[in-house]
Amino acid sequence: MSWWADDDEDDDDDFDESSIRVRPNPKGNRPRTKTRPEHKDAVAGRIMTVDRGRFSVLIDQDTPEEREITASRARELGRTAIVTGDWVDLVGDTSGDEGTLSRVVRVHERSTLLRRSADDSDAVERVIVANADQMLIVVAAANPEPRARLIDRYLVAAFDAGITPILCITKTDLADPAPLLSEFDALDLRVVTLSQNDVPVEELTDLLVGHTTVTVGHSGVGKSTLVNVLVPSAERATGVVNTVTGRGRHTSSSTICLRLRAADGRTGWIIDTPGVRSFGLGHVDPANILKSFAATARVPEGEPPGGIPLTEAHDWEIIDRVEAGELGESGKARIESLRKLIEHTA
Ligand SMILES: Nc1nc2c(ncn2[C@@H]2O[C@H](COP(=O)(O)OP(=O)(O)OP(=O)(O)O)[C@@H](O)[C@H]2O)c(=O)[nH]1
Ligand SMILES: [Mg+2]
Repeated sequence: MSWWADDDEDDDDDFDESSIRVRPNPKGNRPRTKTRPEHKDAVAGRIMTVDRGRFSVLIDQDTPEEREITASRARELGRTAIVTGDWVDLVGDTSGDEGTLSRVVRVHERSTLLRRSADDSDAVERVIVANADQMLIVVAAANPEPRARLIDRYLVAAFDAGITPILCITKTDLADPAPLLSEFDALDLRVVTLSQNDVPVEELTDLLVGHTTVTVGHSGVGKSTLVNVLVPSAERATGVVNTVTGRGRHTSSSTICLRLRAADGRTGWIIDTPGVRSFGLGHVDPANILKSFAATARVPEGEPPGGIPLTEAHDWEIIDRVEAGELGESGKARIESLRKLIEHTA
C-alpha cells in the first residue's frame, strides 16, 4: 500500500469498495434513504470530513439547530466506507455538545462516487468523495507544469463517475494558458482561469452554488488557495470549517467539505482534497467513458454524418468519427489519449 503513503488521509477508511458498484447518476438529486426498521429515531447528516475514524457530520442543515457533531462508526457497519460528502444516519448523542460522540449507523445510497486506484492495472480502489456532482480539475498554467494527459485522466474519472468536469487553470500570472486550453478545443468544457491577483470569485461562485464540487489536482496547483478565497474567513470562523480546524488540522492534509455562500444567499459545497501523486484508473468502466466524451464534445455545425449525433453513435463509431476529424485536431488527440487510458485499465 505504499502508493498512497504520501497522502495524509484518514487511515481507518481505506476500504476496498470494489464489491460495491455504483451506477453513475449525474442527474441524481439528494440520495434516497434506505428505509430499514432499525434505528427509527436516527437523524440524517452529511459527512464534512473524516479524521482517524472520527467523522464530523453536519446535521439539521439550514435550520436554526444546524450543528456539526462528532461521530464514530457503528460496529454493525463493518468495513463499509464512509467518506466526505456521504449522507448518513446517526444515533446516540447528536447534541453536538463538547465531548459527545454519536454513531453512524447507515450510509445513504450515493448519487456519485469518485474513486481512484493505485495504478491503471489495479482494480483495488480508494474512495475519495461521495455525492459530488461537479469536479473542478485544478491545473496550474505553470509551476507545476501542466500536462494535457493528466487532465484526460481526471476527465476519465469524472466521466466514469457521472460527474460534470470543469477545468480551472490557476497561475496564469506565470504563463499563458492558451496553448494548454487549445488542446481541449474539441470539448465543450467549462473553463475558468485565474491568477494570483485576479480570482473571478463571482463567476466561480455562480458555477458552484447549488452543487457539490470536488477539487482535484496535483499538489501545489492552488486548490486550497482557491478554496480559501471562495469561502471567506468569516464563514470559516462561524461555520463548518471552524469546528474542523479547531482540531488543529491543516486543510490540505484531508478531504474537507466547505460551504460557500453567494452574495444573494445561495449556497454550494466545495470539497478540498489533498493533492495525490497517483490517480489510477484501474477501476473505471470503459463503457461510461466514450458516451460521456461524446456528450461533452463541442458539436460542429451542420448535419452529423449519417444524420446521427455523436451522442447517439456506438462506441466504435464515436472513435471512428473523431479519428476521422469530426472534432478537429484536438478531438483526434483527445480520443487517442482517452483510448490509451481506457485500454490500460484493468
Ligand atoms: N503565482 C501564483 N501562485 C499561486 C496561485 N494560486 C496558488 N498559488 C500558490 O501556489 C502554492 C500552492 O498552493 P496550494 O493552495 O497550497 O496548493 P494545493 O493545490 O492546495 O496543494 P496540496 O494541498 O498540496 O494539494 C501556494 O504558494 C500558493 O500561494 C496563482 O494563481 N498564482
Ligand atoms: Mg491544498
